[in-house]
Amino acid sequence: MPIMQIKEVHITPVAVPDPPLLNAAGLHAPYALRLIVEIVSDDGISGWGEIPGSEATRAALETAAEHLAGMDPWALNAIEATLEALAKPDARGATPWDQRTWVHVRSAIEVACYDLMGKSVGRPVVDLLGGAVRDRVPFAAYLFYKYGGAGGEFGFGRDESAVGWQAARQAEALDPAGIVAQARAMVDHYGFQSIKLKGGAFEAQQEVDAILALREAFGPDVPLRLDPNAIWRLDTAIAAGKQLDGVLEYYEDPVRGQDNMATVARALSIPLATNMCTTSFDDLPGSVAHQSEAIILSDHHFWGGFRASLELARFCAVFGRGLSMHSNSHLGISLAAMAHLAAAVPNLTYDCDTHYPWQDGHDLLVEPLTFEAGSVEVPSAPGLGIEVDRDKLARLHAQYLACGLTERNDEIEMQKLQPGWTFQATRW
Ligand code: GKR
Ligand code: MG
Repeated sequence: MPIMQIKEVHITPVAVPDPPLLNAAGLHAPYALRLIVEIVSDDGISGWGEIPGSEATRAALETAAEHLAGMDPWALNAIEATLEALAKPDARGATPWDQRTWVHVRSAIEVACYDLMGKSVGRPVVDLLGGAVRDRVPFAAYLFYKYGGAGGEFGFGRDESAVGWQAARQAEALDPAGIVAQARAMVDHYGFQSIKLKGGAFEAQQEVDAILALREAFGPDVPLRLDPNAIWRLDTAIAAGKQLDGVLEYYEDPVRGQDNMATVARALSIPLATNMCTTSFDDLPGSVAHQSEAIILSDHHFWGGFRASLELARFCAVFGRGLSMHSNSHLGISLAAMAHLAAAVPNLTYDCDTHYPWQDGHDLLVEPLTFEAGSVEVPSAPGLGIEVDRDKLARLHAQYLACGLTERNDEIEMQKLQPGWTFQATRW
C-alpha cells in the first residue's frame, strides 16, 4: 500500500448554543466553543477531530498544522514527536503551550488521524484500538442546576419526540423538584440508566437533598453520582458524604487535591471519583501514594488522545482503579470518538458522562448519533463512522464569529447576572 500523506489541515472554531447551566466556576455562556479539525490526505480522504475551543488552542493547532503536511497519518509516534518538539520549553524554560493546550492539540490530531486510518483500510476506529468489547456504549444523564432558557436558536427541528426534553432544557432548575423534573425528561427522552448531578452551585445540603429526591423518584436501581467540582471544605464533604452513603454510585471530586480527596475517602465508604485531582500521567504517582480516588474519569480530549487513554486504562487495571469517562459540552465528532474509545476498553465499566443532550439538535453531523436506552451504538462504518455536514459546520462557525466569545469563562458569565461574583476554590 502506498504511504498516505497529510496534505492539508483545516481548523474551524465553532460556537454551539448552550443553556445557562450552573457549576462551581459560575455559569455557562450562551455558546460552548469547540474546535473542529479536518486532516485531508493526499488521496482526498478527510479525518475529523473535535476538542474544547479557545483562541490559544486554535493558535497552537495552526502552528502544529504547519508541521504536519507531508507526514504519514499512520506514523503517530513521529507525529507525537513533532508536536513534542513544538511544545518544548525554550532557553528560559518557558513552554509555548500549557499542559491543557498540549493534550488538546495532541488529541485532536490523533483522533483525526485515526479517522483517516480507519477510512483508508475500511475499518472502524474501534478495530484499530484493539476491537470492540461492547457494541453499545451506555451514557449517564448529566443534570445541571440551571436558569431558564435553552441557549441560542436553531434547535431540534421537527423531532416531535423531543418536546418534553425541549421544555425541560428550557426550564429553570434550582431546587430538588426542578432537578427531578429535569432528570425525568432527560431519562424519558434518552433512556439513560444512571444519573449524574453537577453540584457545586448551591450550598451542600440543597444538593444532597436533590440527590435524595432523585433516589426517591428513581429508586435504588438507578446509579446516582454527585460532582461538586471540588468546592467543598473537608468537613462539608464528609458530612454530605455520610448522608449519601449507600445512595451514591460514586462521589466525584467533593474536595480539591489528592491529599484532601484521600482524607474524605478514608472517612467514607462511598467510592470517590475524579477528573480534577488525577488528570494527567504526572499525577499518577501522587494518586498511588495518596490513594486519592477509587475511580478515574478518562477523557481522550484531556489525556491526549486514544492511545493515552488506553495507557490510563492499563494503569487503572494495574492499580485497582475503576474507570469512567468525563465530558464537556460537545458535538457528534467527540461523541463518536468517545463511543469508539469506550467500546475498546474492557475495564471502562461505568456509564460515561455526556453533555450531548444540552447540545442536541445543534450537531454538525449529517446523521447525528442517537441514544437508545441511554446507549450509543458504536458506528461500524470506516473511521469514526460519521459524516460532517459542511453547511452545518459553516453555520456553527458563523455563530462563532458573531458571538464574540474566544474562550470559556464561567466566572465572567456569572458576573453578568451577579455583579461582583467571584470564583472561590473552596466555597462551602
Ligand atoms: O460543563 O459545567 C460543566 C462541567 O462542570 C464541566 O466543566 C466539568 O469539566 O463535566 C465536568 C466535570 O467536572 O465532570
Ligand atoms: Mg467532574
